[in-house]
Amino acid sequence: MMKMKNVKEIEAALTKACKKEMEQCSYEELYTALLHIVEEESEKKAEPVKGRKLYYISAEFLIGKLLSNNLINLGMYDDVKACLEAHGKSMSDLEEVEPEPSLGNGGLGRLAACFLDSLATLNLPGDGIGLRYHCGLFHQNFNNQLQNETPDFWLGGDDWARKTEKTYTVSLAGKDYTARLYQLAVTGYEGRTNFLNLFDLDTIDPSVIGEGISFDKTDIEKNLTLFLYPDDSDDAGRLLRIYQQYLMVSAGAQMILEECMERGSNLHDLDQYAAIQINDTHPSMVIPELIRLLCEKGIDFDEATEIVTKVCAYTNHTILAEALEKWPKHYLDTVVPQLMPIIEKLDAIVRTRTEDTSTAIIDGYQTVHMAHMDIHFTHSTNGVAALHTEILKNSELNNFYRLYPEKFNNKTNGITFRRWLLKCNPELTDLIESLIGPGFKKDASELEKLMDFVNDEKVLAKLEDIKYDNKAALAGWLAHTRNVTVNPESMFMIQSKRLHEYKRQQLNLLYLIHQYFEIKAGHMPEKPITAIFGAKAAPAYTIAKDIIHALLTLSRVFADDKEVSRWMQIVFIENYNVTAAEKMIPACDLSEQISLASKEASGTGNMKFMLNGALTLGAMDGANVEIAEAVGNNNIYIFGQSSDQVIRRYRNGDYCAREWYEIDPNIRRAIDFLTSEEMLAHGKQENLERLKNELIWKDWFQTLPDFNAYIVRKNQAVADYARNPKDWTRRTLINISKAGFFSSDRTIAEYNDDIWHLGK
Ligand code: 26Q
Repeated sequence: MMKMKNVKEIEAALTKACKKEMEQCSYEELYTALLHIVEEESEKKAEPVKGRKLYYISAEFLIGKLLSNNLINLGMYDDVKACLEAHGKSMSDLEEVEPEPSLGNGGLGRLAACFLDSLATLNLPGDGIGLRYHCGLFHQNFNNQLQNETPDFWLGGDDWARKTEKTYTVSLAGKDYTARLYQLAVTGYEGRTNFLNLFDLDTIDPSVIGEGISFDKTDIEKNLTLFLYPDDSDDAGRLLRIYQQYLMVSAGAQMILEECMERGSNLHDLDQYAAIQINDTHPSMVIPELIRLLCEKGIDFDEATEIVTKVCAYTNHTILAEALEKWPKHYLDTVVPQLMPIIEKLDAIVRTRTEDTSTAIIDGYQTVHMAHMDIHFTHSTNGVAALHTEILKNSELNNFYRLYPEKFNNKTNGITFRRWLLKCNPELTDLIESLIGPGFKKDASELEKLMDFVNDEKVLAKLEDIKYDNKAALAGWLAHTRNVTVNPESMFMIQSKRLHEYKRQQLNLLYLIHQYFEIKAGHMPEKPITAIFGAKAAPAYTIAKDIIHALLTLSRVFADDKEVSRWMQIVFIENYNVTAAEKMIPACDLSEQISLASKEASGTGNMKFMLNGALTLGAMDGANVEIAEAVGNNNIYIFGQSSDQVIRRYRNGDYCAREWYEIDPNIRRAIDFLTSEEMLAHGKQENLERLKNELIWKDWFQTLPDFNAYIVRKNQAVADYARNPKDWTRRTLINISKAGFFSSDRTIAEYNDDIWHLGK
């Protein structure tokens, strides 16, 4: 088949596939037909590989819906849309039919998906390796202002992952299992097609699922790839996590060696054929597994270790100690006894390299530190934003940095502009294209040309209209899917990301309570405010769920109060996911990036909001630092302690929340309100009291020291927005022009230049 260019050809293909006129087709039928047409077109762009090929191994790929994106990348979107419209069908109704594959928790998984898009767009050979979870991240629903979780079955109809005949045997706890390969085509924007390789067992059985998302954790054969693990603190499923990880890396490693040998590698020269990027520590067992496989094929241990070190590189995504994976050795003894002799040998090698036992792989408590193995036995360790990398080098991983300064490097994260601009904000895309031409779609640095228009009244007026349209569209979508009414004339401030104390949704909560008191005292905000949240909490993360409860309860208090509801509304959007993000981000005025400085490795939502014309309210944390540098201090709202101050406070251990609570009447008033009569009329005492006590007695992420600075800065933003909308819009245009650096095309080009050196 030729590349389908025009409406007529598409119409003919659809009619043929559905065996009836388009008017008679259901959206489900049209969706399935288009899926197959797109797959066929993508397949044509798969190319043989020369030189090094990348394997990006990750437990998560938060790919989101694919139809529209694939159509955009294939250059077919406009024609398909026109064809549908000619027959009384709409693209957005069609999009609703597609289930979202939520095969990730948050930033790390979404980053992996953006990277695959950029690799294919830059025509670089790079595949993903992961797991085909039958249920993605749980579905969140609210009941009595509390989060409930239900399974997210995304498979069932037609989906994008093709079953293949390729299988690999994987030994788990001494028993053999058959991992089957599924492949999903990833087509770049005017670029090549790569693949996302997902492994699964044929024997998975959803009948082991019980109440909510609970399931029988004992029967590996039936449950191994049933669920994506929500990032949680629950101990019960930890063993199963190791099973999942090993299935992924063992099948992945076998596939890599097979492919490279087919392409002519004698395995001694594996580094000429393969580069492996380890996405956080979840795939770290690929290191001993590859060594094991190479030894099996007759290569001696020392050489195998050297080869693997040359092939593999590691990315660190977090400095939160509790998220750094370490496993009791007896877990690994049980699940992967074949790896333990190798891990022990690696540990012995480390002990010859340094006397510093803090970098050991197996510590004195018989705990295995995955990140330590990664740093010793890969050639590159990178952080994901400049500040994050500096913190890794100077504090968190300083012992390693002193051993291997040459291994450490920074790769500031990025986002794919195809999904986060072209797809989610077509109006803005068109405006930009009319001003500077289409070059920015593949070379994001061209956005800088928009600086020529920052004083152009006509352009600013158009930009303002687009923002309004996107807010109205979000309002329409909320009414349609969530039965919520919002006012697009108000200022939209959005905080959407995983619910975590370090991200400080509770700081936003305290601000809203403070504003409530202000209104009660007759001090109205200069503009009506809509505070929008989207966030899932890990099912076992009690305080995170209490924060959701408090926000939902406060939302009821506001709604019930005639005086307050004229000025402030809180909307907590149920089941935040990629699809919701695509609606929310283009509609945002103020982007809330308020993590405690030093704790957010990078953030990528911050980049998406900026690109779509929101101003950032943020702490000097993660990539916010680089955003501030790019746009200048007048075009961003920075507040709060610096990362140095925070790190010092932790080091001295001298932070006492209780003192702040006692000294500052505004803080006390806001916190006390959590268990007020008004709140208890809608909320549960147990949850609200627990949160209140947490804030007074612990507040591990230092909300209270930043409370006043946050209020002042945020109210400054509201005043600027209300008093000088033209200037606000001018500053959003500066943000858009300076967003080019945050394209994942730039990030991937840097990985390629410094770490991968892929063939073309
Ligand atoms: C670990 C052990 C046991 C169970 C679960 C986990 C686990 C699962 C997921 C630990 C961490 C994650 C996800 C981390 C993550 O998403 N990190 C984010 O990565 C983004 C991309 O680099 C950054 O932008 C964010 O700052 C970072 O928080």
